[in-house]
Amino acid sequence: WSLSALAGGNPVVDTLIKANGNPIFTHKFTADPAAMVYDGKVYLYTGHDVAPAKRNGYEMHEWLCFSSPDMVNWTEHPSPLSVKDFKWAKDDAWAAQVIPYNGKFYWYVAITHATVPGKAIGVAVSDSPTGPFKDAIGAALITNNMTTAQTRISWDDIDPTVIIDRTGQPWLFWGNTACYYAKLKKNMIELDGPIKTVNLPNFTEAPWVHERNGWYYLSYAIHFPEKTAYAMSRNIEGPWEYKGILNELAGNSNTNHQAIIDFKGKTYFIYHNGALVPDYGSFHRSVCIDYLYYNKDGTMKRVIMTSE
Ligand code: FUB
Repeated sequence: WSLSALAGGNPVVDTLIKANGNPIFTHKFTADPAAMVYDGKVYLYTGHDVAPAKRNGYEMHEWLCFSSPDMVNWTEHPSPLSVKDFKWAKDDAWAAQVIPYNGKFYWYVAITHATVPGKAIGVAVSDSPTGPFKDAIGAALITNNMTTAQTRISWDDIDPTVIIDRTGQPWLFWGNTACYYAKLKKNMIELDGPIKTVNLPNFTEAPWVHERNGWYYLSYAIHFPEKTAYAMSRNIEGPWEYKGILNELAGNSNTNHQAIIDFKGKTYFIYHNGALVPDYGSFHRSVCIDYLYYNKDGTMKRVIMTSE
């Protein structure tokens, strides 16, 4: 391999890839995984690290889309969304998540705003999980000046994750340093109430909320370099009870960003590490998948990371 080849372009048609252990993709760098189960398949949406070798920072301009019927055989779909699709944005295709709702697919993204200082959250929409997606609002849903009261940094409005709770109500969670959340209107593109914060110990970023057997789970990155920890609650608005570490440092990457899904009777922990090119791990990341297991009381066992 060469670093420049790995930072390379996208297919123009659907392309088949067979995963052979972790990282699951070795033809390009993939980061910030968000997975969605839909119609018998897993759809995996990732960021795309394309920084030059010596860049000490992210370079990310688009998001990628893969699908699989079995977690081994993957189809890479032509990139369905890039920063250029958001006219109000400047650059930086940071972490994102796609969620199906009322027959449409909503893609929540973190991106640098062109005129409001700092990061912002936008939404794209499509009739298909593989796109094409288009900007659903024509402006940002969340900007840095909306969270000013708690703002300590210009990138605290990142890492959106959306869950439809068991009553059918959509919620947006996001944040860096502070974990924010807000109710979404059923149109998925407006807030339906105030922005609140969840108090979680050592919260850094990368919230992911999922539900199982009457429990809500809020997993997130702690400290820096990052491990993944989690909290549980019976209600989507808390109180959240901290339950400890879920995944250790993911190896040669300062960040550790997870998605958790159930698919065909198994639970998967999807994350990234810097294993593909050891010298440049933090800004050249790769998605990995390992099994996740629950204890009888609903708590999650610590993930055992593998290269298989
Ligand atoms: O990929 C850019 C940023 O790095 C993400 O938004 C964070 O979660 C971290 O993974």
